[in-house]
Amino acid sequence: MKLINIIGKIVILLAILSPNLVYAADHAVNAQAREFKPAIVYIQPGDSVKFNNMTSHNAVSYLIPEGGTQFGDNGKFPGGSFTAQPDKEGIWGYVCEPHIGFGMVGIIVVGDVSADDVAAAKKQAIETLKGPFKRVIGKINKIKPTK
Ligand SMILES: [Cu+2]
Repeated sequence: MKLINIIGKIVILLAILSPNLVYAADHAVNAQAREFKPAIVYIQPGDSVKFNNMTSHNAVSYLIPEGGTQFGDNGKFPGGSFTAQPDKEGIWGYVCEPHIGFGMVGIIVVGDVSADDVAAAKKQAIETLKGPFKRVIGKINKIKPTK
């Protein structure tokens, strides 16, 4: 009994001291017409992003922080919804491949980013994205640095 009490107190203490470790948040992005809303989401490491209304859309990451794993299946529709969990801090740019011509792109900012981080992501996008995929750059320009 006493041991259980001690363990319980330790768990509560950990929850208070490190909320991100215990409570990963789930953020929602809705595909509406040919836009992602909101087009830019700010999340913390470990959080996930649930994409809704994805029957005729997809969301594939094309701008990925170094060491990150691409999310979204190229060329495939995920169906009603799917959840992405970006695995590195930094700026992620993704596109709806069928609607890239309409500028259907979005950004996920994981953790805190500085103006220099935003500038570096823009440089990466300019150097690596081709043709209509460069429309991600327009959204990068709207990121608000968080540190
Ligand atoms: Cu779309």
